[in-house]
Amino acid sequence: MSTSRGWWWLVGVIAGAVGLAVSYATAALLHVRESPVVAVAEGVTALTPGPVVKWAIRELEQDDKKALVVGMLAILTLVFALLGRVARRRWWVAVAGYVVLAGVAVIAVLTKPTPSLIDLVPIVVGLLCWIVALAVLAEWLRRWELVEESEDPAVEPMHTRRHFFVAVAATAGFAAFGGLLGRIAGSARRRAEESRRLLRLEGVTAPEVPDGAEFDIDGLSPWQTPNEDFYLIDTAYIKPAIDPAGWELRIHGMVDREITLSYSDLVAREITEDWITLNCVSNSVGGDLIGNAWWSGVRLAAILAEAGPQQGADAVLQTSEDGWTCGTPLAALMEDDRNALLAIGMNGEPLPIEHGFPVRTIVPGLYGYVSATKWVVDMEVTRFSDIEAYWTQKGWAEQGPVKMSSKIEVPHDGDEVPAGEVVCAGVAWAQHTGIAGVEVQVDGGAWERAELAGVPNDDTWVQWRIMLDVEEGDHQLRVRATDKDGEVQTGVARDVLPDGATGWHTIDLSVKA
Ligand SMILES: Nc1nc2c(c(=O)[nH]1)N[C@H]1C(S)=C(S)[C@@H](COP(=O)(O)O)O[C@H]1N2
Ligand SMILES: [Mo]
Repeated sequence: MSTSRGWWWLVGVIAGAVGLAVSYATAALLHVRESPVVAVAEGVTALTPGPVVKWAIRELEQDDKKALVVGMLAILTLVFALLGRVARRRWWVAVAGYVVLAGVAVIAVLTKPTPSLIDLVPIVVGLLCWIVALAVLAEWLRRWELVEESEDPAVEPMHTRRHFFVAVAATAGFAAFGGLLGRIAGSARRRAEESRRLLRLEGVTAPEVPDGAEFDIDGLSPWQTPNEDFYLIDTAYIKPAIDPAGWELRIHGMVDREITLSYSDLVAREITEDWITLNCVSNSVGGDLIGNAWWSGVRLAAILAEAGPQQGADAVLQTSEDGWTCGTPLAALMEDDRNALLAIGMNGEPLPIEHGFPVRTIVPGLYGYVSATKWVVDMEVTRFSDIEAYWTQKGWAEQGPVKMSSKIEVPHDGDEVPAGEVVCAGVAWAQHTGIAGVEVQVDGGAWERAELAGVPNDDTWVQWRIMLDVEEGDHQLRVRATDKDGEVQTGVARDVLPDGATGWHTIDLSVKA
């Protein structure tokens, strides 16, 4: 290929490689679980008819995923080469091709169980790299072409050809560097995931739904929130990837004896397990930022007692590996009758990395932002008057006890149902106090008592249900709870800021004849 023409294929392939490598590196740096290619591969698997997938898995044994990724890379190489070729005359066709490819990746990512916007960053970065790399390489190749076509003997083809190859080498090197960076950045996460998979935690048992805790109603939240459906809230763009072997928790400050715990120290202690419902202060009335899990961990009361808090201390400033902080009332962590835990297990498994692996705090009855530190590494016993935690600095309340609340999940807001008997159901919670009753009201009429499912303790949500007889027309349903202290959930609507929303969850229902 002494003439410039044939090289357009190469330009396409190299530009394509740069985009893929950089998006892979970005995904790894951001600790996004799946790089775009893998997300697309998984999307392909999801869209492929079951029998075909089964056949492929049987034929390829464990290598089905790898084979799919390799096959996709082969097809992509071909597509990139073609895009390079068409870019010679119509660069915008190549750009349109990139946009389509990125669009496929976006769909693949957004159709995953818990999509998040951050997962789209690697795709956008990759798309930009495709376009820039193509523009740069095409520019040098075009100069070479111009020189070749020119009649002027004074211009030297060799010279521009060399420039083009330098550009090719530099771009290819950049792609290789991106790939390498991706591997290195991903390795901490891979190691942490590997350690997590290999952990066998004594005393961490599989959850069993307590008898009578769950109504069998379509659309009602299951009693147990599976780990992959559990809401995620944190400030970490890059989730800390901590190997348990390197984890330590330092307890210091206003204590008689400073304590440093290693992971093996911690798991060797007595493990306490229980159902605890965790929710976020930012959960609006009727919102989804709540989940119920079977937590396994070590009670903080005993550990803090060993450290010996000093007179005047009323707070513990917790810090995570990524530097997030929260202030927790010392009393809540030390109460005999409260399961404040250094949790190592969630629903019978080691904590998922996103939920704080290897160790997080869980305190029944407090919102997450003042208690549930994921990736916790430091606890300073102190005074509230001496500290300002992450969210407190941003205007949220210093103290964050959970507010009693309830929501209607069935029917769904805006549903249309036939007239007659309608099942109405949902959940209510007042962690660490307990729910005594739930009532539902239709169109501002009398409050009717709902039936409550069972609960194993006062730290969880409770399911409720009621049969309503509704006539044709538009109706409004409302729910309120009463806690075991006899307090009735307030109907005063307040926003989540600064210390949690209040008000009755209200939905519209349209009843047809
Ligand atoms: N390290 C760390 N821990 C954190 C947070 C955080 O931003 N960083 N957010 C808190 C908040 S606001 C909530 S509601 C819970 C959410 O826990 P989850 O993501 O496991 O559901 O974690 C808490 N722990
Ligand atoms: Mo939160």
